[in-house]
Amino acid sequence: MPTVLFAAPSLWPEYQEALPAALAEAGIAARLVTEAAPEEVDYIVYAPSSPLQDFTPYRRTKAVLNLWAGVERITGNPTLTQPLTRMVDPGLTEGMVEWVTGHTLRHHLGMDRHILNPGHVWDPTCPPLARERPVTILGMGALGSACAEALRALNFPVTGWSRTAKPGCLHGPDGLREALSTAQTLITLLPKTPETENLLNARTLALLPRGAVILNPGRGPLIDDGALLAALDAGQIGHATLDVFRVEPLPQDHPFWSHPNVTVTPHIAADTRAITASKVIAENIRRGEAGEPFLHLVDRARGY
Ligand code: NDP
Ligand code: OXD
Repeated sequence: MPTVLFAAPSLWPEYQEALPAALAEAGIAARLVTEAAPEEVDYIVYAPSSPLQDFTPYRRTKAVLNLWAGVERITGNPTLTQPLTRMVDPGLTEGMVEWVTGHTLRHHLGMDRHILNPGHVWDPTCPPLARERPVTILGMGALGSACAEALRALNFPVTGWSRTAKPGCLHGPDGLREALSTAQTLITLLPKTPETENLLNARTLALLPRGAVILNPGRGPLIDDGALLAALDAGQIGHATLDVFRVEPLPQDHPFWSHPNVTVTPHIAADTRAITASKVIAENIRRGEAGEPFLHLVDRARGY
């Protein structure tokens, strides 16, 4: 019977019923514990906040199963030599689709004009239709492609950009230029890697149509903060809705808090949901026990 160490104590209350239920549903008899001697542990369920940071003694561990989609806080850990999986959770994806479509529609429909209308201005200007408002998504993985599908269902023309070539998606530096050139709304759903850091900088922000709106639920370091503030002040960027930051919580004196054209949301775009995520963890343990390949393996050289 495999020993599964749940190494994210602050999350245990959410998982203490959901994970045993998912393991039972997957037909896995496992010893699920919150503490164990390293030499007994077959699988580690992990979150970046876990106190466990030295994986060296976990020599029999078959996989570290991350509860987060993003892995930048773990890929650089030199003690982690075991296979690492990241979270692709239908519940998390659903949340991201809701955040992205909600904030896209806020800006598309100009909702603020009517919600915040202290002067009671009667401005009957109708917004264009979604079909006239091109959206670009940088990062067409699990989350970006689900958001693209939802936005296309609302008739937004969606251009996607990813690292590798795939059908219907742009890639590479020329692809980026093309993807940015039409983006009235730009959504960044890239992982943080050495290649994606500061991808949005003074040069690339200038490639966007004037007044473009940026939604960043990916990671803070994808955007050069200073370049974004300058582009907002110059009117090149009309609004930025940011969920993720270089430092979290966003420091009180950061200019994003007070900028009139910035909306800060506190890293709440999407959360891993215990019920659905437990099924993903259980399936990977089932695979590990059956000698089958793990789902959502992280390529550490690539960084995601
Ligand atoms: P995936 O790994 O499924 O997708 C990542 C996408 O980014 C892929 O399309 C990949 O390209 C592309 N990509 C990676 N590197 C590059 C690059 N150098 N150039 C161009 N494209 C690149 O990740 P998810 O969709 O599951 O998650 C994306 C990110 O969302 C996470 O890493 C995390 O940072 C963030 N996130 C934020 C949350 C929040 O609450 N704010 C919640 C969950 C996740 P390719 O397809 O070619 O591999
Ligand atoms: C994640 C996140 O990576 O919540 O899962 O940001």
